[in-house]
Amino acid sequence: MILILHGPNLNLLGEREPAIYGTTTLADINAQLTQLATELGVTIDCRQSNHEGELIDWVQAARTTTTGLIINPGGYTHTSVALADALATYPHPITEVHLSNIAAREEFRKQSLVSPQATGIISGLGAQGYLLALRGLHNQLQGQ
Ligand code: CA2
Repeated sequence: MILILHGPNLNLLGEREPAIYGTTTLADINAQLTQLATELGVTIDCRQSNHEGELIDWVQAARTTTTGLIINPGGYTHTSVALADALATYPHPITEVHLSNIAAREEFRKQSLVSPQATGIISGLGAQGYLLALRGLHNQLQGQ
């Protein structure tokens, strides 16, 4: 089981700021991920939360129920020591995904507190970044 976590405000995808985040909705992304997971023969669980504590609870619970984690922490990428601490306790590969290229945006987005805990990072490839992340994580888990 691979857990896919979408952080705060990502429920608004496709509705606002299409120039930055694209026109694909979160439901579209999850549907594409589910289709790819079927092709790859893996099970996924896609969740979104606007709440830091809820994301942390899910990461903690996933330590024993999943084998890999894909996370777009949204704005918590840049602010949440608590989420980074929870990810540091996760014993399996983590892929950090961003729709936009956070290195090419405002100064405050250039630092990710999550990246040091991630096995890999995909940033700036839009919605397809999630599909690449799932393929990459699956390959990584198979190679273990
Ligand atoms: O590029 C990304 O995926 C981000 O993680 C998205 C976060 C942002 O805070 C990070 O710096 C980079 C924001 C997600 C907000 O998504 C929206 C979607 C539609 C309309 C408004 C916000």
